[in-house]
Amino acid sequence: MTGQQHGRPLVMGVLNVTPDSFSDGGRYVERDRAVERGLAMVAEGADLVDVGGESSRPGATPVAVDEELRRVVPVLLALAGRVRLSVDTTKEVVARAAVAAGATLLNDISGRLWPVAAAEGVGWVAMHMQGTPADMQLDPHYGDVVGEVHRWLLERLRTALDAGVEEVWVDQGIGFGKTAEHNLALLAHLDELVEATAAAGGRGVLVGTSRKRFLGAFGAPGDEPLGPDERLEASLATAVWAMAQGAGMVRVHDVAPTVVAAGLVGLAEEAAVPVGGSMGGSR
Ligand code: HH2
Repeated sequence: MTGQQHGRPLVMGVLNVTPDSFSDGGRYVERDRAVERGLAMVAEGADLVDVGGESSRPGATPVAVDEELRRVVPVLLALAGRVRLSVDTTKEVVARAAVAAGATLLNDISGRLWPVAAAEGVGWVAMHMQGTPADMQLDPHYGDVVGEVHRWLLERLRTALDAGVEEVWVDQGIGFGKTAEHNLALLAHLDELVEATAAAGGRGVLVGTSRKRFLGAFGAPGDEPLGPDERLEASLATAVWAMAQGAGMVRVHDVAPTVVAAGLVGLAEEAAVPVGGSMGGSR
């Protein structure tokens, strides 16, 4: 099976139940507001809602297990059955509780939770990060960013498949221990990761550029970079680029416009298939 459903790439909506996330921090800390936002994303066409209780922005303060559970579990319970749910966590206890509350995908920025996914019989996203959120943007450095990140992801993919995880997604981790140049180099070579992931038996590549800091420079009227809420155009442009390169899923804050864009990418891909032929697709 491939990552493509409904004839288009999947759109994962971001729902941060946190006071300090870089874009939507503080907006959905209360359970009811978070659930309302989740349902709005479902109405906008989100294929998955990714619920997170700990910010991973550069320099973010780590959250205790109990607090993270208190934030995410009630929201997952309320949204269960309405949409496919993923949990954005690096903690085993939170991952297991999230699955019990209805999540079927572990979105794991630490790249370590595949044994939990295997034991729970759910999917797993392996994301690459250099360092930790506390220090990752201090001095990101690589000899060959594309080669190093892709090799690491493919190695994790094979390990997870061998451990029995059936649905494995890989993610270059845009902005996680990466400069703007690193991010752009990874996006430029995304098609290579898409192909290698499909060849290795992965479900697909997930890309998360939405509202990230490196996009603030694009479209800014002066020297001052645009703020997170002003990065829609650049977020959409990079999401379309990623989907056109074969990403099977994009993780976004702005669900409605991204769903439209995903539909168009899906149609363009369909139109590219010779009548009676097959894309032999990498997604
Ligand atoms: N980015 C963020 C969080 N989780 N997961 C994956 N797989 N890929 C990403 O690119 C990714 C992610 C950061 O964005 P956000 O959740 O909006 O912010 P914060 O970490 O401050 O809560």
